[in-house]
Amino acid sequence: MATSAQKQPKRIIRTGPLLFGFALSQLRFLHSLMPDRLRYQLPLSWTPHMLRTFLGSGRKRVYIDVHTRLNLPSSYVPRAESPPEHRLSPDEIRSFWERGFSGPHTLLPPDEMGKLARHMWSLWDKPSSTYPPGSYKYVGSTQGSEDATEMSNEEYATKGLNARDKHLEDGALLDLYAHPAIVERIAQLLGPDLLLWRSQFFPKYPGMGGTGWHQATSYLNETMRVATLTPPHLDELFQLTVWIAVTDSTLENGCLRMIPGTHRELLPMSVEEYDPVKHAANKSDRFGTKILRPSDAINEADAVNVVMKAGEFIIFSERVMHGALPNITSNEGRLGMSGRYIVPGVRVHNPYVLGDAGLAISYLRIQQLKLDRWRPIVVRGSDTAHVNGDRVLRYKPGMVVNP
Ligand SMILES: O=C(O)CCC(=O)C(=O)O
Repeated sequence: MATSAQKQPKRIIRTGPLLFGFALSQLRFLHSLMPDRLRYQLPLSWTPHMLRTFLGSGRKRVYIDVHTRLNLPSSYVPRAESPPEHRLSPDEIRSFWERGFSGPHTLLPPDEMGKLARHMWSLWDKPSSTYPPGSYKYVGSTQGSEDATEMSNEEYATKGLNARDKHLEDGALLDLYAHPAIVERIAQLLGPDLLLWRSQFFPKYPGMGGTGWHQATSYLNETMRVATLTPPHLDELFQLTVWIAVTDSTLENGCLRMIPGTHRELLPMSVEEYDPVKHAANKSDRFGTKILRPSDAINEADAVNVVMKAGEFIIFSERVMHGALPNITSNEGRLGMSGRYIVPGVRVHNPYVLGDAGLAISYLRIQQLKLDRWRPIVVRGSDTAHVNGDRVLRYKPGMVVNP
């Protein structure tokens, strides 16, 4: 791909503003007096431990999500009643809490998912009506990719964003995310009332590198200042992801990988801007426009490769250290799609980014992303907490929110 004018990437986090902002963020009594545009620019989600780790390591160790440890429940009883065909066995529930993921389970037989696959690939490409192209700014490097199998940072960011929340635009896709095979299982782990707040397509074309190891809880990595999700208790499980295999997902075409048990604590990472020349040999550590690695060695020998047939899915906590293998095939694209579910007490976004300013996604180098067409959808039970206001919609089969 052609190399165009090059911009020097800015530092991911600047020390001066971080220190000043952190000091202000600790003066909680002042916050209600601050306008939203000041208050939500502060590193409100940083803890003293995160700041000490970052500065004490000479900026090398960064928590890309809020540092927390997960409280395990005192009993593994299911948190919701579900019909027998979707019931997790006591061993499956125990294994989920011990490993941080559950599955693969079956959503559709492979031939039925095969019939939907072409439609799903076309949705990945279709211009988003939720985040219309041109309505936000990409501010990262405009260097071309050099490697024909890899996307440039600009393509990765804009295509990745374009592939977000397509469940609001396509009834068949939303029906899959609201399918009882998925939501009934998630309910047993998370609770009876569930909201779908985000979805994302993840393609891996032939020759593309892997997905770098990463963990998340509250999606601090989006702004690196204020977490996207504000749960009642950070150390409880409040969100789960489902990853659905649209195509077969194999050792060769880039299946997911998980390190069991790593959901117990968030670890610091080393973060660099991805540069196609400098990182040609380690593009498998790529995550968005970044190269991401756990700061301390992790035991990759423990990793579970999650091989799946088309139509299968896995449920996992984003807290698990996870990533994906590279696609080493010459002609077999892999397509996965994630849905992210929360319990009703979790507030998504903050008034500042929901307003005119929009969201700045630091790991994609996107700014001013308007969220006016974004909606959380109740896919089971009801919105008992109402912390996301009137944006919340109730799922109906085939519904299209943003045509
Ligand atoms: O499919 C991939 O390559 C990564 C998916 C992922 O990290 C996620 O769904 O959270």
